[in-house]
Amino acid sequence: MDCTLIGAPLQIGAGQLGCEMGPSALRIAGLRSALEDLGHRVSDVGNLSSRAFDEIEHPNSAVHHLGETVAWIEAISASAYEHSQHSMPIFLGGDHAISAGTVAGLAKRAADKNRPLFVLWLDAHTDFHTLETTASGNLHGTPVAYYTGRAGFEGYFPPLSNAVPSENVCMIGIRSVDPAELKALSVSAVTVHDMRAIDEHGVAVLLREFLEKVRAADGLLHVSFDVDFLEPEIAPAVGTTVPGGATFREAHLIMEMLHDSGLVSSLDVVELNPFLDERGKTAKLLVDLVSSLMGKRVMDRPTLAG
Ligand code: HAR
Ligand code: MN
Ligand code: MN
Ligand code: MN
Repeated sequence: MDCTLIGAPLQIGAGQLGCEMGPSALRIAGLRSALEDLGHRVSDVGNLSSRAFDEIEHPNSAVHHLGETVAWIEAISASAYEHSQHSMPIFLGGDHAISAGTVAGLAKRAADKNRPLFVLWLDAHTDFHTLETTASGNLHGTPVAYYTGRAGFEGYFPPLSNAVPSENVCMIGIRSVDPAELKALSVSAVTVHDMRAIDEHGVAVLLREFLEKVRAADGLLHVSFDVDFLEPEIAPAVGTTVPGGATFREAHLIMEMLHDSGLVSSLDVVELNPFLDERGKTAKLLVDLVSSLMGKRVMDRPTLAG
């Protein structure tokens, strides 16, 4: 497979600084060679940058860094559109606001290819705020509302050429939802599997159902992986840890099933904050998880016996 690594070092969408180092940490942890060892052709186009921007005020005074975020979304969306034509783009975040751009650009590409776009959102959070409902003003809490075309972004975020139908979005790992998000989700067609659903059914059942839907529609599948999807003990390098996350094996199983499905056409790895990591442990785990998604199997791992 031809993969393109694209760094998107955005950090002001989060409440804590540090995600701008995410792309570097993923590179240092060996992402490129891990993919090459699996037989993929990898090109790394380096980090994106944004155009010059003016700050923008919003009636919701909690909203911060709006102008800067909008400038980044434009750049990221254009890059997603470009690099999804002939390759599998892998976006190295950056906070989760980058996904407002990645998904917008991928949705435009999917429309060109006459294929529906589906999104698997692996996250502790639903990121379903609009500019009006966010109380923190942290724009990494808004991308899903934006790319599904909810009202509340007009005149601020770039106009969407193609929204992702909310019934094409499946979230797994959810365990922190604000009241305004809950209210909006209750009248939306987004599939939300919280941690209790994982406890009761297991990730395999939940994911298989979604993959069958993607396959039946001949869809393209974008996977957006937020580090806080994982249990904080195994992945401490994120500013918004929430206890009770996915385990090492649950996360790998999802990646392995995604690989076997052959459906994944693009990936985000977001919210890695290397400033909060423990000797690169989270970055290394993410490289291993991406490797599973790209075809590495447990049985191929070196054993103690060699
Ligand atoms: N819902 C909260 C807010 O809007 C927390 C959002 C946190 N988002 C991320 N990405 N870390 O999922 O502030
Ligand atoms: Mn302001
Ligand atoms: Mn998120
Ligand atoms: Mn999150």
